[in-house]
Amino acid sequence: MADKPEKPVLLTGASGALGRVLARTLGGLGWKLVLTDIAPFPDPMPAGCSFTRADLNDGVAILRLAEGCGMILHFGGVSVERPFEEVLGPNIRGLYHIYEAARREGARVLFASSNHSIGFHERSEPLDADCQFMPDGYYGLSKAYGELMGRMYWFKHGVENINVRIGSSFPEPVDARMLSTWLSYDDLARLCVRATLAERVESCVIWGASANSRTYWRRDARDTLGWTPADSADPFAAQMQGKVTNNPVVERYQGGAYTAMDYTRTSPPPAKLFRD
Ligand code: 15L
Repeated sequence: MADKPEKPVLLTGASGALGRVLARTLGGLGWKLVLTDIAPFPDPMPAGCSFTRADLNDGVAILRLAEGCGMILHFGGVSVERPFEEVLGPNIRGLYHIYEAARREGARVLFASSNHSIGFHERSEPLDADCQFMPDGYYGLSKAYGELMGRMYWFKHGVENINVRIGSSFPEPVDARMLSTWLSYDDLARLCVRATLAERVESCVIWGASANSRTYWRRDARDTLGWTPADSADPFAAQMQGKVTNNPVVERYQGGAYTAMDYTRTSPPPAKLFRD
């Protein structure tokens, strides 16, 4: 099986934390990467790669960048909870530009979705990837919309896409919740490799987490990609166990702190929104 894609790969959000990891790792594997971000690229340029500053709101720029690419790793856009107007352009219009470019090029898309698309599910409730969306803010809502956009482009235009609901991708877990949600950088990079090289993916959802025994998440499409996480948050358990907040909303839901941002409800919601 080939270990490099035949065509160049467009990586958006290349100057962000995860984009930089992927540029370094995939560039190091000899992949030809077309890097882009609204911010300058701060690292040495991997051999055979290029960087162009662009705004996801600029559809023409995105079409040009995607020319000749067979894969788009879409990590660009707003990556934390922000007011609706700030999320709208990069995450909704920007994603539309990505999908239109993929449709024109016949490219596949990996969409960096987030656990915040399902953040208002309770931590005690194990989820499969076909669970209901329960966005925990405008950011999570944009990720849910983005996953649905992928489904529409697959059914209507045959654009393949992998929607990775990333838990918490950081060098190490930093609190008790991340014992459940942590995704190591190496597991993320391996996931992007498999998503790019797998023969056929259709439109699928992957839980973006390492092999954490305290996970909230169960079935997804990882077998289709041939991806198995190799790392785990478990060795950090003793260090992280007590790192919790005193906010019952934060501790109740999978989305953690995001669920409590701008939270104005005065009585607790029912235990379950959807009946089994
Ligand atoms: C995300 O979607 C964010 O991009 C990241 O910064 C973390 O907050 C992560 O979720 C998380 O839930 O830990």
